Amino acid sequence: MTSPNQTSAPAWSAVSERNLGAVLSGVDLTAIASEDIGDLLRGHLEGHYVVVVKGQHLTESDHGRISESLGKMQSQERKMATGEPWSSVHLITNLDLHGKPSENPYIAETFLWHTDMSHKEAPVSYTLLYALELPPTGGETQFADMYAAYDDLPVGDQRRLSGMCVVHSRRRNYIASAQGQMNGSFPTVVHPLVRVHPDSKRKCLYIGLTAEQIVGMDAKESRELLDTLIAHSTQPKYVYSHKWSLGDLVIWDNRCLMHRAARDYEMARYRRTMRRSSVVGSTPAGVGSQDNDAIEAASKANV
Ligand SMILES: O=C(O)CCC(=O)C(=O)O
Ligand SMILES: [Fe+2]
Repeated sequence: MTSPNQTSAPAWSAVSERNLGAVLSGVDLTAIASEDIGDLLRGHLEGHYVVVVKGQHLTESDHGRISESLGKMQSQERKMATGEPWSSVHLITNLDLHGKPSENPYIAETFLWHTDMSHKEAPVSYTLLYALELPPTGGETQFADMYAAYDDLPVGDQRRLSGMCVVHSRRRNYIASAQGQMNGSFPTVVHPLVRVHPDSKRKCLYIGLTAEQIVGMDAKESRELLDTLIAHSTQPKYVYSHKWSLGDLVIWDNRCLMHRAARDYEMARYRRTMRRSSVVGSTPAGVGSQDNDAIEAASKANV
């Protein structure tokens, strides 16, 4: 689809030889009808999990409309450093209360591997992040392919892990961000350790910062297993690090990825401002709760 604002034809390219990551250029999303944006992005999100749309000039309302093309926009419970509630389309920055770049921004949990809102019964599906201000180098966002991390495990481990469930809470996010007092009450949810993606029907590891304890396992053993699985999943062969340019819109699927922001630039010197939103998701399903034939077929097709 072209418009007067588009200078070239939309073109897709891969970021590596693996599935993880696809880049879309030559397209102005503001010039495309909402239903067509969803159609343009969905297939590549399913096949590549992270889509980078280059060269966008998006207002807050454009950002919201693009989010809505992928589903209902997620409302937010969090507050900004100033105490104001986050709107559905909000900013993530490294600025302090006085608007100065800081090494200890208000939200620090994003520097640890996580998947968005996994402490909720129905975590978000997609997150959309748009670069407004960037440091001259660094400040990348890294993505780990949790399908590949699962697929590469020995079959015996896959079977064992597929029967496990994990308690998630925001407790470890609070510790990471060292925010105020820990008031001790963190609601918990239980998710399968191996998640079946609702669209692709493929299996992937569903872990990250909120993964607190494997149900029925000794606490120390459980921590060791979760840490081992996070280390396994974040080996360089499973990771794509996105080097941002201004105008990049990056959309990713939280249901089959972990991600984190790199804390590798002079944070007290340079500003990093990103506009963000996310899309309502569904309750994660485990291996036993789905159509097993479809799951086996999807897994075999991708080995
Ligand atoms: O700032 C980033 O690069 C990523 C932040 C993050 O974790 C998120 O937007 O969900
Ligand atoms: Fe995140």
